[in-house]
Amino acid sequence: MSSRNLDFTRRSLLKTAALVPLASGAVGQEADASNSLKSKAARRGITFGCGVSAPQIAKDQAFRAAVMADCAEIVPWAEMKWGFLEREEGSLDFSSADALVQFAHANSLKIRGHTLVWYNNLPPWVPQALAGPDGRRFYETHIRTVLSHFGTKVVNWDVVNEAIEPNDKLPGSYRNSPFLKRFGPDYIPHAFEIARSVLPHTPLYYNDYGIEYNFQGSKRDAVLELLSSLSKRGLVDGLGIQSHLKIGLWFDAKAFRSFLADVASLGLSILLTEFDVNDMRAPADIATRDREVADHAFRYLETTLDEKAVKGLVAWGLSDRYTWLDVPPFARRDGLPSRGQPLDAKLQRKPLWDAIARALDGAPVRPS
Ligand code: 9MR
Repeated sequence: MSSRNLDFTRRSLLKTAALVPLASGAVGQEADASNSLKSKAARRGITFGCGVSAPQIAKDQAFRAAVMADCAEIVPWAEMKWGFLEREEGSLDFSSADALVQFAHANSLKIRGHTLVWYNNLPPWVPQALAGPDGRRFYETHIRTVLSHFGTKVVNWDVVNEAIEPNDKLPGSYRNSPFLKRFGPDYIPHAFEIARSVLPHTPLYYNDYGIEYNFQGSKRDAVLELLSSLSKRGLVDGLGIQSHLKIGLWFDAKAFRSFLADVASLGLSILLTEFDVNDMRAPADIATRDREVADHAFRYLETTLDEKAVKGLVAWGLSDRYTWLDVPPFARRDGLPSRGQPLDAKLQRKPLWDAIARALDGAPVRPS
């Protein structure tokens, strides 16, 4: 994004933050505020939210209203990542992230932090800088600076994202990232140590994908082992399970339920952090596709929300108007737009919205 666009985004967002009323209804939806995903979730002690990007919030009033009608929380898709904050070494630009924080606060929404340490979306200068003599200083400074900047305005953080990748065939199933190459596996606990020291009361999460289906069992085992070693040292508060579901994959509810119980038994919270459903393998027909998406999602949510340690559900985009699922290679081969978010591109509720609502209504109440 050019700096001109960033400026525009920031200005519009600041204006927006001031103007958006507290209780605005989603366009075209009934005004009954209790019939929203956020209220249904809240009645069970769960926080419902969605991933957004700054320009969507700044420029699209109807979308903004839909976010406020259904969500109690937002998560920046990219604006808090290293690659967004510091494209050039030493020139930090927090303006878009700050604008989202301000929008959230002005409208009584929580905002999660995503993410401090990720092998992807790194500024181009970082891999080389990490490998050099000052690598450790760059690493530590990044984590400290970002956390200190947002302080307690952000409710919790994905400290490390996607650090396990069994396909890389390394001991411990660690992903072969620039961090691992430079520091070895210790970069993970070290990031959590720094985060704890900067923000001792902010819950800290390890976040990953690819553990939702049975064929991903070896990744589940490696994630559990990592969590267990971090939690023994008091460094981690929870697991973020991204929950990018996919039609055509077989979801084994019993096996996943027992994985969730294993995580909970470590005393950790669980958040479903990037929920959506890839429908590239579903038929083109919209009614059939929507039903398959809703059924797949319901089975997953019914199982996960049964575990009381699951305290949050974030849709990675609230509507099909804005979704990463239309970006190749994740997009449908027939070129049709995906239908993997709760609202359609016109911000109308879909069977997936109903499935999420039904799963939330059926979830046990969490102890407060
Ligand atoms: O949806 C996000 C997209 O807008 C960003 O361009 C991209 C790179 O920063 O990240 C996407 O979100 C990813 C998330 O941060 C981690 N899990 C996978 C998500 C989809 O790629």
